[in-house]
Amino acid sequence: MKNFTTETLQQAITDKLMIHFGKAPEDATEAEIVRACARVMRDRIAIRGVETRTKTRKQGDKQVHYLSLEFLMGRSLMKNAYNLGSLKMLNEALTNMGFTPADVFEAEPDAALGNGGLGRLAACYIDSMTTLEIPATGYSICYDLGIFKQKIVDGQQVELPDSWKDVGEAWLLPRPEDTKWVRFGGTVRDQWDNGYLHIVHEGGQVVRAVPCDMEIAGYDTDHVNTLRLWDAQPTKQVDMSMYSRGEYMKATEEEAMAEVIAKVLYPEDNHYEGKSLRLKQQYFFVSATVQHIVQKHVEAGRPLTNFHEYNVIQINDTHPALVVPELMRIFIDEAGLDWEQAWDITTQAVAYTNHTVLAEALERWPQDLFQTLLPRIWQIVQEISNRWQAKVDNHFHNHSITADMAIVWNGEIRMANLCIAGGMAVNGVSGLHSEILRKDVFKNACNMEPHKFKNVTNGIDHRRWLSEINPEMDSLICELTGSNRYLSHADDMMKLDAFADDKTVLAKLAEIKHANKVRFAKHAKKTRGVILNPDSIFDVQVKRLHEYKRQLLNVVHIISLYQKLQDDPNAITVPHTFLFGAKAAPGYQVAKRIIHLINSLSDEIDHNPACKGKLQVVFLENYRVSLAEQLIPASEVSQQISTAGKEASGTGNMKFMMNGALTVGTLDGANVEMHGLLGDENMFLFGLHAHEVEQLIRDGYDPQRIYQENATLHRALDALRNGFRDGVRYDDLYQRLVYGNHGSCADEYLLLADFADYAKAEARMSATYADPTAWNKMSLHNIARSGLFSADRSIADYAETIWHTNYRK
Ligand code: B1N
Repeated sequence: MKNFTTETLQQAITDKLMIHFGKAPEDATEAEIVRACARVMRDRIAIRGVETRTKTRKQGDKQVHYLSLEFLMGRSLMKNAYNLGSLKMLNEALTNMGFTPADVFEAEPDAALGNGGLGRLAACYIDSMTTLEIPATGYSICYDLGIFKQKIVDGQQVELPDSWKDVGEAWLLPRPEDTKWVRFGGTVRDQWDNGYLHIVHEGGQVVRAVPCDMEIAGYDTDHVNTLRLWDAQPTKQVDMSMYSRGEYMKATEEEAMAEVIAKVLYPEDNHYEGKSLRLKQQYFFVSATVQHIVQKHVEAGRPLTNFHEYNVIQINDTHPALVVPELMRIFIDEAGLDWEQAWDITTQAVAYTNHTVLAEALERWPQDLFQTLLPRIWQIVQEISNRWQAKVDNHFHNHSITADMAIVWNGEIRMANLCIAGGMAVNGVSGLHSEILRKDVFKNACNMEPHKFKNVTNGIDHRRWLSEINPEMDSLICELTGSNRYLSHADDMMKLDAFADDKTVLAKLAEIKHANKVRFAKHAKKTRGVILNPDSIFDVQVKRLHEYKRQLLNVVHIISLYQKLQDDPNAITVPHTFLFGAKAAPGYQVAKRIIHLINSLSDEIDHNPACKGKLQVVFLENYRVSLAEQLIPASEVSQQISTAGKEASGTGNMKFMMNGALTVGTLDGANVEMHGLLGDENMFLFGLHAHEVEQLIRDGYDPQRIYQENATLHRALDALRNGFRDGVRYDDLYQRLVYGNHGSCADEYLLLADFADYAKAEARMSATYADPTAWNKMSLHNIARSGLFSADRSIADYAETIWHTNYRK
């Protein structure tokens, strides 16, 4: 199909505006223009979608089904225009129509159907699967409300609902013809029919799952994939008969209950809450998805026995783990296969990615809740559990291993063990993380079935996270590598290494960074009224607020710098701006206190004349994908300082590296692989290694001793305890670090143990910054070697080692 020209695009947008909103361009609001543009792009992508599906069907290609409770898509307008090769035309068309393109792009709300890294990873992967021309579909829930909007009021987080659909709906294509029905509760009984035993599951509540599709265009390809978002609606037939019987209240209740399933994304990141509604969400989207996949396979005229040769189901953490029993249910109850056949197919079709080793994030559903809500699935899970236990017993003859690997145990269903038993592959998301899974978290399972355990290091969509958001850098890379080939072959960026001693290139790099800083400072002033100094170091920590990510370590260090500056006004020679952005789960009180603390410290420093032009702390409200896109190109220092062994991979670390920021970090997650590429000389490494963390905890960790022995740390913690000029005290956080409180042990994440080394790394970083040539050279090496972290490479790894599908090379 021909690309848009500026004229045809402008005409198409004008037509849409008139047909949908009855408006001429000069009367349209920015939101209306966004919706019209989205519809134009959507139509164009939809046509290609039809062509892609016809081709896939004809060729009989294996399909990938990527299931995730989260897809953190962000904005789509610029992305789609970019991928369709129409970004230039769109800019011109909008300008011709009297709009400022940047303002139009800014008016699109983020589709924020995710919490953080796990959800954003799914979004990057669907882009790469499409660009690599893999026939793939993403599946999730069409939440009415995405992750909450964060407001800071009196220094504290307040959550507001995020109704993204008013505008965002323009991207969605409702597909009522593909509706599925999902049953909750009710009773299960056996029934004999003509000598055959049938399972009858009846009663309870049936919810309608209606797909809303978001079509995904890839880069430099006509291939289109689909992100299928299931919306929950009440079952109409039941409602009508209830109304006619006069059961108004009951009917209305059921209606409300059905709709609540797709109402809101759970805002916990790296944390499991055993809520009944969450389990409903999981089964709702899993059941609808599995019914759909199996139906398509059967409609293609294929027997179920080769299901796994044509389909692979990748599950994003254990949240969609119910695919295992749901496949079994459909194969056995609906298609009449026997247990062995059904198990054989299921265990060859499903693959599980683990994203965390934090105990509080591992899903374990209470048996009574599970049994009431999903009676048939519960029977199947019990059978899976019994057979698995027999297999484990037979292999190890060891009671404690049986207990460790059990699926149903002590009244709970352990979802990770279910995924290991029911799948063909289990992968971690970075080298270190996968090693921890093999050697520690899943060591028994790995002993029994070592072939299942793999690693696929995470990656990011480098077209969005570099080319699109940092256009000057994109031009420089194209110029230096001789073409734009790097857009589809990210390892081409390696060629930049050759320019490490080229003064002009280094100067250009610095110039681009500075321009991005100035642009971000303008944006921050316009949207938030904060004044930033573009001639200071932009030292950034943006990610979800979690104790293991150690924002508090960064804060304690800043307090110590502040104190140093009070002792000696010349202590800071390079002006330093510390930027934070983070949402805290609404029920995570400690995380909320840390946000408050950052704001108190920011206010304190703002009011101290000695800090003027030298030290500033800024908390950026409502950190989200679209803010990251503005901030990352302007960042110089990337804080990746989690306790070693806790951050499975991290993906923010990759985005910063790709945009030339230098990392201050621990040897954790994908930082380890970054270090392998960069060496000690191109990043600022500090802190205990994962095995030393383990060792220290085993030997008995004593933060009080460190507090007593390190005078700088002692003084900073005392200041934190007493608070700052706003009068808020942080004794609770102080206690948590030094003595332990609320039943937690003291300093669970070893901030005090790593403090001294962290301060040294920060000092090395500041000293290096004072030498622009050295700094720019490091920055260049970071960009050059970041190609490994393209999601295209991750997806190629999945295709080769787990999915066994073809992809565009
Ligand atoms: O997944 C990312 C990793 O880069 C991060 O290191 C990891 O922390 C993140 C329960 C999670 N792991 N687990 C979650 C999210 C929501 C939820 O309800 C757990 N998120 C991660 C991508 O691999």
